[in-house]
Amino acid sequence: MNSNSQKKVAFITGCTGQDGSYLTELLLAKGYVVHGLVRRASTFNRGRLEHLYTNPDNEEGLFLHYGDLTDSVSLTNILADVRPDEIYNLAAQSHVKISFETPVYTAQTTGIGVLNLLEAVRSLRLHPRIYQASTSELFSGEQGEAPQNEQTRFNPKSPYGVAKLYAFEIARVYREAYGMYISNGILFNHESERRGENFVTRKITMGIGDILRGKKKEILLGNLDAARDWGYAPEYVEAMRRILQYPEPTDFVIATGETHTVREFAEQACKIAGLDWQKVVKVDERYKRPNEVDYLRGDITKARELLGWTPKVRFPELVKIMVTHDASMMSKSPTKEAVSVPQEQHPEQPASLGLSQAALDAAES
Ligand code: NDP
Ligand code: GDR
Repeated sequence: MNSNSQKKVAFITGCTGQDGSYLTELLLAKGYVVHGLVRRASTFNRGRLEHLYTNPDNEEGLFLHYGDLTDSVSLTNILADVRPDEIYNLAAQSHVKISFETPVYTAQTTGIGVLNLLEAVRSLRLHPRIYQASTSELFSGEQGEAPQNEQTRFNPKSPYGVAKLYAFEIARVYREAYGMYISNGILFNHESERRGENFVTRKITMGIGDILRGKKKEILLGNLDAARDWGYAPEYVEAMRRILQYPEPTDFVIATGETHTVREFAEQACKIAGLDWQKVVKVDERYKRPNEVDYLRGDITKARELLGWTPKVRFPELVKIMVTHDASMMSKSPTKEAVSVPQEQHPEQPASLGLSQAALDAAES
């Protein structure tokens, strides 16, 4: 008997992203066999997984498959082979501002992609437990409605939020209509040294790293007043796993319960690096959004009571982890940029292409 036959099998979409890479690590450490969905790209997109993929210990535990959430045939074929016990659907066009620029693509991936996945499972008559990566972007962000919990009304403000609302609701409908085990994790912002480079926390900490190395002088940001409930990503993927171990499928808010503004994040990060935030942070209208979720603060009573989950890493430590990582020239963390991008060739600054700084700034979100 193959030793793998007794192990739980997980299928993770979005395994190359921030959360997917931490979840892959966590599940491998828990003894799962992990199958990940990877998109074909013209550039290397597995940097966050490279340390796992090249580790001989994972030879029989980690398998990557080419596919795409918008390609239902690829999903059906992979699922027919893998027959997972658990599916974590993390894949999405996950950038809120970019969803205003690519609303149709965002709807197709972040919304209809979920339907493609659920239909593939249903048509194959599989019975995995399914985790859907839902979000605090479902909420309006009006101060009077905080803290937000599972009962708070939804009122998304972006094409991304609307696509995630469709995903949330179609998951709920399939749960009720077909008795499928599907849970939505309504996760508030969570960050790390593997956070995508154009989300605000990482933009700030990488900007600080570049300033310390003399590569630039300023960090250009949009709305400094937005308030977010920021947690640490490795702890949030543990919450995802616990959600799928809960006997009944249901929805959970996962957050820290603490809120800070973008301004406070920048101020704290600069302080750690010995910089005066008012000298290095400049507001640039181009990074403001047509519509904004102003204030998010999660209420995790349900997750604490039913899952025993609470966050340990708080705001000051989170900022410190990220600044320390990005200020270090010799980063050893398996982030995409640390593994695959030479120091002098930052992906947002491809000087060899001869683009003007203005053009590069405009492409940054
Ligand atoms: P990332 O943007 O880091 O990762 C997104 C992943 O989805 C990547 O692996 C990406 O692949 C993949 N992907 C994108 N489009 C497709 C597609 N069409 N088919 C297959 N794969 C695709 O996101 P995070 O890790 O930060 O977030 C994970 C999930 O959780 C997302 O759904 C996000 O919307 C949601 N979420 C995140 C929160 C956060 O604060 N991080 C909070 C709440 C929800 P590639 O590497 O090739 O681009
Ligand atoms: P968010 O994260 O939109 O909350 O979505 P992001 O880090 O992009 O923005 C947070 C807040 O910072 C403000 N902001 C800027 N944001 C970016 N990206 N760049 C800037 O220059 C900038 N200046 C100010 C934004 O306006 C916003 O208010 C993240 C994603 O991970 C989603 O996938 C996820 O669902 C939610 O978190 C919860």
